[in-house]
This record gives sequence, structure tokens and C-alpha cells, in this order.
Amino acid sequence: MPSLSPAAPSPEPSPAATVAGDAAATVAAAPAASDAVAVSPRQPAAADLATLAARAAGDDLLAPPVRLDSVVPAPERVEADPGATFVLTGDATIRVTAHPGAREVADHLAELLRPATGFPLPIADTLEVGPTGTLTLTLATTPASPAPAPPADLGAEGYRLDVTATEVRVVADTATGLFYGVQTLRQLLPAAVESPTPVTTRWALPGGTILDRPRFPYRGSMLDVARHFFAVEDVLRVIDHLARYKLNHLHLHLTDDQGWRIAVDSWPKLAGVGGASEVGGGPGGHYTKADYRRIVSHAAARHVTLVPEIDLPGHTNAALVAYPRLAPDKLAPSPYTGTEVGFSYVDPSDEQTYDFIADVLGEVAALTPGPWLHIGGDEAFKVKGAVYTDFVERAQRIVADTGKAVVGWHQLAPAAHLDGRVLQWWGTDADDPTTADAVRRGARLILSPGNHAYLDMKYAEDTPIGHDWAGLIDVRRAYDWDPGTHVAGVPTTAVLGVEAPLWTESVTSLTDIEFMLFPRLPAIAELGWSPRAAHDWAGFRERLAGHGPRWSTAGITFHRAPEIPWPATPTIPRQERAPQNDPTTP
Ligand code: TNX
Repeated sequence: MPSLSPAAPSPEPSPAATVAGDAAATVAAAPAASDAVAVSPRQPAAADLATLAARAAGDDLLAPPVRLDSVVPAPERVEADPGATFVLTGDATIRVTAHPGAREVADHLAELLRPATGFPLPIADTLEVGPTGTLTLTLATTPASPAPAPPADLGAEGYRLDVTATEVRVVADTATGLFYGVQTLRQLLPAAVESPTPVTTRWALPGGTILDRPRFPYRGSMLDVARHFFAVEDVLRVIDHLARYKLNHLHLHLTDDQGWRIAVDSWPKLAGVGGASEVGGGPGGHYTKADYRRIVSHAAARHVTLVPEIDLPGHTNAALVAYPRLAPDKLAPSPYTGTEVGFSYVDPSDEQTYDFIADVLGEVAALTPGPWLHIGGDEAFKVKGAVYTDFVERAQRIVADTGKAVVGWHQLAPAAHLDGRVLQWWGTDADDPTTADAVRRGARLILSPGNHAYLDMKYAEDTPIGHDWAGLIDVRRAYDWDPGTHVAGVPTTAVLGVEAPLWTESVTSLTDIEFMLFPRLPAIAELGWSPRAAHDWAGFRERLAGHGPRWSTAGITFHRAPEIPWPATPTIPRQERAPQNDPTTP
């Protein structure tokens, strides 16, 4: 199918469409390849071009800045100053505290803004205000900083953002705080900022002050790379999606019955043999240690901590295919490509099993800078009672020996407490005395209730992929619950945070991943970040709606959930781009 041509047919696609305001942002499509020759039936009329020119001239009525209170997740405090719009221009500079972490954030900001604006945005390691509009990133803890200390205790992740007519200033105590200030700054620019190619528009930011910090320290998502394997590039893109919404943990479900996805030098057949399968009979795959380090470093640059999961004692068929001596009957099972659970387990009565666990967890811990090791523990239906708790207690001690803290699904609850132990709640009834008791004994909880936070659940009956065993999860259901009070008998103080898992039995591509993440991931992100007092479905759906054009412009697939008032599709002609948005829409 031929591409629609740009406005003036020419062998070279026009470098940028002219856009203004959120609703029109998606016209900033990537240039088509050399086949842009056909005269399009959707060529703009002269009147359209005149409107575009008027908008580009900067008429605030046609292209008002984004609202200061439109940020997702909702900030703790927002004070708009409608008289003080800042307009980013080609001679703007980025000024940053001379500090390596802050400098990295400044580089990140420049990388976010340069493609769409086409501005050079040079970075200076000085806080002296330049002659023109500047973007300033200040680490308040640096003694040389001339900035006043932030008025509130911003903590390890908070920031203050001030937008005046002459400057945009982010102040934080840490580079992480600056990074989150930059994510907010990005959302205050027109949606066209997401364009991978230059766009001519008025780069206005709304005036005022935002003071912000998270409600919970752990905000995450999980990607199951075991049921289907996903390339490193896909994982990096998911990390970018998390960072956009101030999520700071990526839990990688690295092993399951259908595949073992991480290279382990001391047990090489785990990845080499156990990695060569996946649901549906595809080729599978695994991450080399170099691959995994790439993921770790990309995550670190986005202030995301990796949480690797080696699921034990169940969900281990792939390991048993590679090393039958770990199996209770010492016989090699067939590779598994179905979607049943609960049938496989490593032999809890054989010492070799604990050598295997120590070797694997030791190598994974050495590759992982973050403090956590996740040992699964779910659905080990054939390892019961004391055999199960004894196994878990040994595995927990092996984790502690690596210097990491244990995370496990809430089935770990009956086992003895160990310092720093974290349980991940994935139940659907929110009432589990065993989990509440483990919390009383010192465990903290990550909230992933299956009926609210499971992103592999279908949105609606007709969602083409996904499960429904925990119910249908539309955006409202993903949003309307409180992690702080969700599980009976678990106080807010014991809640470490929230995580939205994506199991991938039916998810086979990056497009599928994004379709299940968006728009529910921002809902979970808001539960993890925003103060409970800001919780408001009516306001959230309005704010979320403004992100549709951002995702379209960035080429991110999303589900056009009917309960969100998405802005109308722009009427301005645009070039065809890769299929996007809702695969259910013809
Ligand atoms: C339950 S949730 C599982 C996974 C499946 C998922 C599908 C959990 C800890 N275990 O093995 O993939 O359901 O929704």
C-alpha cells in the first residue's frame, strides 16, 4: 500500500509537519521513505495551511500550553501561574550542577528534546543563568549550588520544578529527583515533543511551581520473558516506558517451565538447552551476561532497578530439561510449550538442588547491582507443607548469603521471616491471614493484586489477547484501588509499593506488550507515586487522555479504552506510519 504523500509531493519528504497543541501533535509523523510520490487525496487545503501557519506563529488561543496540573502521575503540589508561560527557543541552553549524576540527567533531557525541537540545546556545567531562556537542573545538596535549598524535604526521589517566563528550573537533592523533574518537564511541553523528527511549533510550558515526591519507594512493572522471549531492545524500550511514569523497578521473570532466559556459567545448559523453547513452540532465546549488563545499565541511566526472578521450586521444567538430575525422578521431561502451571519442581530432598540454587543465585546476584533477588515460590503445587517451607527457608538463606534481600510471591508467607524479606501479593480476595501474619513478623509487601494490577488480564471480553481468570481489568479497575489499605491486616507502613506484572503466555511482540501496558501502566504508576489525596478517577481520565497523542507521536501502541476521553484524531493530513493504537480497531 503506497504511503500518503507529504503536503508538497517531492522525492524528499518534508522534514517536518507543522503542528500546534496536543490535538494536532500526531501530524509529526516520521518521514516516509522514497515512495512519497503519489498525489494524496488528503492533501491539505489552503485553508488548512493558513491555520497551521497561524498556529505556528504562536497564538496561545489556538495552541495553549499544556496545563500545569495535567501531569501523570499527579504531583504532590501544583501551583499554576497562568501569567508566566515559558517558550523554549533555538538559542536555549541547559545548565546543570557540575556533578556526574546531574550531568547524566542533563544529557537525558537534551536527548529527549533535540529530535522534535531540532534545537542544539548545548549543556553547560554551570548554574549561571544564560542570556536566553534556560533549563536549569540544580542538585541542592551540592555546596557550590547558588540555588536556595528546596523548601520541603524532597527525599531521595522528589523534586521542585519552577516555570517562569525566563527559565525552567528543576531542583532536587539527588540525581534521581532531577530525573523525575525532567520527566515532568517533558509532559509540560506539547505532545509534539515526542516526535522522532523535527516539528515546527511553539514549545511553550505553563508557568508555576510543582513540588513532588513519591508515596511509595517501590513502583514497578514485571515482564515475563520466559513464556515468550523478548529481545534486549524490547526490554530497553519497556524500561523507557517505566521511566516516563516515574516507575523505578523492572522485575524480570527470567525462568519458567517454557524457558530459561539468563546465561549461568556454572550450569551452561540452563540457557543453552533450557532457553531453546517458548509457549507455542517458537525458538525461545536467552540473555547472555553481556545482554543482561546492557539491560542493567540502560535501566540505571533511567533510575530503574532490575529485580531478577529465578522461580523456585516450581515453574522449573526448562531447568529440568537441561539438567534432569535436578528432577525428583531424575528423568528429563520434554520441553514444555503449553500454558499450564504447577506440574514441575526441583527435587527438594537432593543436596544438588541447593548447590544449583547457590550457583545460579550467586551469578545472578553478581550481575545485578540492585538490592533484590526474587525467588518466585508461586504455584509449587507438588511441594507441600513443611517440605515447601523448609525449601523456602533454605532458599531465603542462600539469597541472604549473596548479600541481597529476598522477594517472593506471597506463597512464601508461611516460611520463617528473614531480615528485609518482601512478599509480592498477587491474590484477588485481599484477605489472607497468612500474608498478614508474615507482615506482622516483619515482611513488607509489594501490591500486585491479580484483579487490579495484572496487565495480562483482558480489558474487556473482546480484547484479542490476554487472560480473564482474575477478571476483566479496564482502566478504571486498574486505577480504583488503594495499595496502602488493600490487604486486610496489612498497614500502609508495611507496603513497599506497587507492581504491575505482565505475563506473556499470549503476548508475543513489542506491540502486544505496549497494547497491554497502555493505558493501564500509568494508572498503576499514579497509585505508586501520587498522594492518596490526589486520587480522583474523573480527573485522572482527563489527564490520561492527553497522553494518547503523546503515545501516537512516539509510535507507542495503546488501547483506545472507551472510558477515556481521547482527543479527536487530528484532521490535518498526515503520513502513514506503522500500525499503532488499538489492534481491535479495524
Ligand atoms: C499466575 S501470578 C502465575 C503465572 C501465570 C499467571 C497468568 C503468579 C505468581 N503465577 O505463572 O503466568 O498466573 O496470569
